[in-house]
Amino acid sequence: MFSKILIANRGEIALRIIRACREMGIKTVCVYSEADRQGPWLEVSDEAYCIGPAPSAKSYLDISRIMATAEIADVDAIHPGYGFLSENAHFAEVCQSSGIAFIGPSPEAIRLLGNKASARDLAIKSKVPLLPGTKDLVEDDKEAIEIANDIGYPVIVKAAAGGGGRGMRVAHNEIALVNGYMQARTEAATAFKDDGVYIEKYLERPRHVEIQIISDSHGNYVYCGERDCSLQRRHQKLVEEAPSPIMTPELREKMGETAIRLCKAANYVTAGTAEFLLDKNGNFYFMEVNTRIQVEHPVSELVTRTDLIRAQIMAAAGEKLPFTQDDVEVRGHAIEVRINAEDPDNGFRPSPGKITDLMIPGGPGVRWDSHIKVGYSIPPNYDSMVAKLLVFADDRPKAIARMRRALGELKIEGIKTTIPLHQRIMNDANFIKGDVDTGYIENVLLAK
Ligand code: MV4
Repeated sequence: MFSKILIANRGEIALRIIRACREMGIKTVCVYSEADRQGPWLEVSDEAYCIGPAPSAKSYLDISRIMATAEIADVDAIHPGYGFLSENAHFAEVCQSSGIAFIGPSPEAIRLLGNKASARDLAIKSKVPLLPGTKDLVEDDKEAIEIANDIGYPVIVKAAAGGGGRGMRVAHNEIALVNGYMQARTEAATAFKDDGVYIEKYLERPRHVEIQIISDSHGNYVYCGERDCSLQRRHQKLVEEAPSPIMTPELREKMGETAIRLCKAANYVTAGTAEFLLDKNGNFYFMEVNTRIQVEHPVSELVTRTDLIRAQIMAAAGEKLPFTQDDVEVRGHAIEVRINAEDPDNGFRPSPGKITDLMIPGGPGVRWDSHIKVGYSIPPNYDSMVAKLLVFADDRPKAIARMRRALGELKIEGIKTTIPLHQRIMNDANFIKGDVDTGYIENVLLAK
């Protein structure tokens, strides 16, 4: 097992990784930017080194500064967390050639699954269900029109190098398609330096259901149930839960086995997530694989009683997973709300600043994953998520009641947060019925 791990991240996920390491008897090294000098997670790390100024490009994304620190601190492995360098194949390669384990997939697996077109290709070969669409990249608008006529409108144009909703255009007719095709290409060229796009049938108002998988280098693959992440705003998830309100044991097994088939075909070793769209008739369609540990992983940890960060570290160290598929049973219900330093009354404008008072909820079935404390100033330079509040209970109604109770206890003063929006969601009749889709927040809740 590793004796020391460098954490190439910040905030709550840095703290989450420190917690796993400490329980495993592994020393931690944090790297931080000048904006994060007061970061509370640094106080619980064994070592911490400032590696550069506030902009991520000069600190959390600066591979040479991170590797220099890894050498000086003499670490065995690097955990990238989520965001930043977590899905950077080049970084995984640099780690490999420096003899430092990257706690994540191989560079090859990141490249293969990170490109949506090659992931789609692999899905076809692995008999993973997809929405009708192109097998290859679409070269011009004439070809785009032919494909759309073939599969029928509406269609969606997606950037091959994109993901998480970036570089997509929906078209309900030929004129919109020609425009959307060019826009998607231009946007992709700017954002990803890769203007490759492909076309799919557009599914209206689906649910977003993702399967958590984890594997080791001994060929063991386990799926840890699903998460329903349908409640989003502009591709930013707000609430995640497990199980999905519309899941059945049969469908879970089918989706889980599908996710594993795809990950096996990519020789994927570590934690990962296969994203699917699910329609009202229980049909599911593969979207993409997220080749990292995700923000919402604790939802799966709660319903499967696993520790995914520990499992990830064990797999990276060449050990066997601490559980098998037979050990992993989905029980109870978990809900996570993302608390962002944003003002929901002002277009979700970021609201950084000093925390002047804080009451953290607790009691039965409550989990608080956050790095904030009184006196700490949220810097304006990074993602606005300041906390994840999770609840766990026997069933969904009890979990919702528990979340309402926990949100009632929670007090964060000094900054604006998404807490009032979460209180609204937990009292929303459609959410309570489990009757929401990916358009619900923007089309219904915020339009009310
Ligand atoms: C789609 C879709 C409908 N049809 N693809 C957005 C993120 C990316 N992972 C895939 N996305 C979508 N792809 C087809 N063929 C609708 C979305 C989508 C969406 C998906 C999940 C969660 C929220 C969403 C919000 C808008 C659109």
